[in-house]
Amino acid sequence: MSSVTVPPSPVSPRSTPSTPSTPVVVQEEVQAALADGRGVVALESTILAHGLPHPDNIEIAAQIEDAVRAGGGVPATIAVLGGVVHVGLGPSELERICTAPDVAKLSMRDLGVAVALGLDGATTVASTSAVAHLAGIRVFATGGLGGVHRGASATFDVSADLGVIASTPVLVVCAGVKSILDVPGTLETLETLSVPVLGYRTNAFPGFYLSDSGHEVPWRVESAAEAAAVVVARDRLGTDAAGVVLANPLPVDRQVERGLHDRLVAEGLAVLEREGVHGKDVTPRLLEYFHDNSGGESLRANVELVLSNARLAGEVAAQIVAQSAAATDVAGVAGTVADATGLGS
Ligand code: PSU
Ligand code: MN
Repeated sequence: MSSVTVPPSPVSPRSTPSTPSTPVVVQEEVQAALADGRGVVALESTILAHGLPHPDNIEIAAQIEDAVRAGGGVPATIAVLGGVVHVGLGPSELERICTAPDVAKLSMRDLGVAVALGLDGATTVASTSAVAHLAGIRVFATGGLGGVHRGASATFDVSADLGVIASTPVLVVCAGVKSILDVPGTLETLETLSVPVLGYRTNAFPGFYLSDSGHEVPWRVESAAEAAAVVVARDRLGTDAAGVVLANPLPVDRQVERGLHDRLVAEGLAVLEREGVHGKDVTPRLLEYFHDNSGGESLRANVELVLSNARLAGEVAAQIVAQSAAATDVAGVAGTVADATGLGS
């Protein structure tokens, strides 16, 4: 798949000026979509490399991209291949991320290391958001966010996802966070970091496999258009550079049965303890345990929620583009009226 070097980003005052030697390439289709003002949706690769079992992950990766298109967006899966950051992957590149045995899990702090050492790596919510912003992409779809882990007051285990979302103006569509995390602690931290959390047609913050984590969202939106309007309004206000979390629950009749869910969480946490798993290996090990011990239920739910998020993200991305253009038109007309009446001078 042909690619071009990333252009200087129009929305990224934080990014270093791009030069032909910048180790970021944007797939041609993605580049054209951004230039033509079509909605682009970033997709992370850690769920492919470390969250979903092989070989199902190869087919699921393609389904996620198709879901973005069904929603009206253009998909851009982000990963590092041979030390080059790719925004948009072709089929063989997707397969490499899904198949290669030595794909590192790269959070934001790891990106520069992977580039310097020429490694293959999969990007998390944190690093995918950062690269998406660099490329001028406004919307990102994933499964679940990283968050505050249970016992974080002793272990300090709080995902870097939260801090990066707080400083990166990208809307992240997710199914909330897993109940292996400290859900109220995660919501409190998002509040402290000034990250708005929107429930999509729900008042309840979803719990990934569960439609309702038992905790409320501060705001509810009824449509992709309303979610996009929040992003456009935040642009116009310019009060901060935080992202937005759009929480999209599984329908109640598609969630994992609660008894199975509670058993898996209790057993999964015990496995971590017994095996002494910590740091970046925690989430992949838990997901592996769930997929090996749920008779296919955790994988079924995981795939359904990711596809639903990808489709919704496609709709929101298309809406942001349409509404931003409309807002510019209105501003232009208002300016003309003001000039004509002398009110503008
Ligand atoms: N939550 C999930 N599935 C995942 C992840 C989170 O339900 O695959 C991945 C995402 O890539 C997320 C990362 O950004 O785990 C968070 O890892 P950590 O807690 O190590 O920051
Ligand atoms: Mn962690």
